[in-house]
Amino acid sequence: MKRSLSVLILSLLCAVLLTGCSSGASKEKAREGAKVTIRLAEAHPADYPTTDGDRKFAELVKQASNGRINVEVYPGGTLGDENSVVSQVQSGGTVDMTRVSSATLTSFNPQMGLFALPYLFRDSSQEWAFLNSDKGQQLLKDLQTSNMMGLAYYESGARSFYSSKPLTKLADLKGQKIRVQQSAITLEMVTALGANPIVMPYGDVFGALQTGTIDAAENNAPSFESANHYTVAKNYILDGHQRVPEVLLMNLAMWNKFSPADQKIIQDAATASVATEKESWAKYEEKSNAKIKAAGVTITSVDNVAEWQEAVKPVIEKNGAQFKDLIDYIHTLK
Ligand code: BDP
Repeated sequence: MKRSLSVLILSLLCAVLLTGCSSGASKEKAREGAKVTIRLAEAHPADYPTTDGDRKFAELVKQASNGRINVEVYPGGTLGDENSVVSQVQSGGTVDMTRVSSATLTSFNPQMGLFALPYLFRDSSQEWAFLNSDKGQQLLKDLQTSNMMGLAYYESGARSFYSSKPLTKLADLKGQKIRVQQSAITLEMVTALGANPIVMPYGDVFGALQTGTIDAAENNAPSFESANHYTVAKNYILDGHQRVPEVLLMNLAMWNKFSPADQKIIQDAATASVATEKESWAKYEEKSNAKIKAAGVTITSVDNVAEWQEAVKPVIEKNGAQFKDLIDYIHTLK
């Protein structure tokens, strides 16, 4: 009796241990094989170049993971404005990923303020030489200190001012109320140009231009056009003061839960989606420019950009010190 009892206890113990072990193993397996849904927030409309990039990313992740990792793209700002979605991505809320302007990231990670420095890049090729360099990629990696995994940069062209008031020269900016992104450097830049900066979410700009709460704003042609700002602000001056790249981001805790193999799938998909976004950008920018022109917007090109650069010099002197190495490096790039 005693013996059979101990045999029973022993076999029970074995069974518990075994199930314990095997359930541990199958849990591990399940995690590898489990379906994961990633919610990705996008502020722009469904046909915008960044959304094309997001969707390409989702498609490539799905393919490479045999449908196991499903990225759901929510365009049109339906999950909230950029500030609130970045907060959620950072804190591990209901948004796991987003594509945002690096300007929005400045309040979460001051290093991203580099891109707000006016006239930092000569053109797109110098910008991309930097973004693709180790130093540019390091800035993405450094977002990890803010609990976010930076996966890729997307193209966002150059930003220029547009107004409902006449705007064909620098002096016209004097006293104009200009909406800006939440970025201390941009606020200083607009002040240095003689205007009054007002921070407000992108989604509120159209209404604010209509009601006259603001006179002006600044953006690239695709945003100026797709958000219909061009129907209210009929003066666009192409000073190209900033080239602010877009960033594709994931919550760091979520990233860390993926196996190295899945991390590779996600990173490779993000990297490969850049080409799609850039291609779509080139076409969309052309289409936007044509639409703006056809709508009768007064478009002024800037021949004397040196005058604008001179006006913002104090802003660069004050804020450039923290980015000195990066700025020196950028100047070495073609
Ligand atoms: C656009 C960016 C978008 C920003 C917007 C803005 O693509 O992410 O929200 O500018 O000005 O160019 O806030």
